[in-house]
Amino acid sequence: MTLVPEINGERLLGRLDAFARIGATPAGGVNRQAFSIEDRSARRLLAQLALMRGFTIFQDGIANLFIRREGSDAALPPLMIGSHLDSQPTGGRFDGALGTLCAFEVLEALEDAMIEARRPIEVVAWANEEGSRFAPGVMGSMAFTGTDTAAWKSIVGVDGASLATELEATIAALPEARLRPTGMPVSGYIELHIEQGPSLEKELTPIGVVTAVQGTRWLEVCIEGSAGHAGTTGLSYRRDPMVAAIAAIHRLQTTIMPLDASARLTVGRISAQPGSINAIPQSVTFTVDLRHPQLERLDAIEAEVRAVCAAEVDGQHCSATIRRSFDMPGAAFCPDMIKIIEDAAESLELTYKRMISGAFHDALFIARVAPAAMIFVPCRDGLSHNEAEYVEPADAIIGARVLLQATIAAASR
Ligand code: HGY
Ligand code: MN
Ligand code: MN
Ligand code: MN
Repeated sequence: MTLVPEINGERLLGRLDAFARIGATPAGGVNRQAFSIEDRSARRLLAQLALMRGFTIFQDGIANLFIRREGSDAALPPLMIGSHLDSQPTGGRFDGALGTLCAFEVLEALEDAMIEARRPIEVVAWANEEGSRFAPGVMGSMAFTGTDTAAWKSIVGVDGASLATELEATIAALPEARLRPTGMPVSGYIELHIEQGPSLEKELTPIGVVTAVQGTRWLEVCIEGSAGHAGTTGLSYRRDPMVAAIAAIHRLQTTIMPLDASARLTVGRISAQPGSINAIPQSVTFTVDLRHPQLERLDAIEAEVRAVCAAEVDGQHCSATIRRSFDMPGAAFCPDMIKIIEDAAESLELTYKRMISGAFHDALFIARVAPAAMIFVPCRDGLSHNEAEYVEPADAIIGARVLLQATIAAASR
């Protein structure tokens, strides 16, 4: 008699609570930045849960964590499901963790029902998806799909930490996870994630079937002026990079998004050197996060950012350097995998809608080497990268049930 695998909702919600306690912030979010002590604790907990269930665990040189459940044909490339465990500095408890823990719950449900899939199934927690501590983001899936990581060795995080040192400590913190080369044949990839936008909740639709992800580009703008005394330096003697930065940011924020509803431009971080209250800054550095569904528009907006910065920098007799620290072209997902997710939703008599993701995801890089697609679930007010991020327990469980059905279908192919 074959048991029907079922998501254990109580177990899933309990796991979400347990992981939310790792790096918990007073306001109810999480601070579990990539390769931090908190990130290592979350990886350790997932690894221990996996070993307790008899799964095998691996990690690679960029600290992607893999949890493997064998299938009837061990020689076949695995189906991979998962997401990420690292978070924003003031992140939510569901961004990344929900997808990773729903994937682990799928493995447990198959194990409980003693269902042997044809293919091995691997749950993946991709390393450094967020990129907020160490840019660029999606480092784990980029390395897994062939990006040359040599230049990353010299990366210093926003907190001054060395990526190489933090990465080494993260790998060493999980000796039970056998080290294996980065990258391997994968038969397919499915990632469940919160929408991080308002449409599913607003339209009372429990499932989003993600067909594509828009492009993302990160710039780091450093404006050099001339440090000076706040009290004695008259206007005509000033070369103030802060004035140039503020003027450039204001011009960009009052033209780019108001004139193109599909564009997203965010200045998330700005810092001044020396950062003294009574010294005109020597330099000001700020970040620009650009998003757009069309590549040519992304190129045009980047050109606009460079032109506006040049003009405002000139006006203040300063100079500027602009470095691209991340470039993630958008892409469409695999129609076959999209269909598998739609069939899974239909088998559970769930309404769903096709949609494009405004946020980037590891699935975008994995889609370069395997048929990939994503499942979205609603989140309250579409809020994310915010400690108030929230998912209704019922929505989390529904998402996991769709992931289970889609995994069973994809792993039998
Ligand atoms: O920034 C992003 O799109 C992702 O949520 N890290
Ligand atoms: Mn995420
Ligand atoms: Mn995120
Ligand atoms: Mn993601």
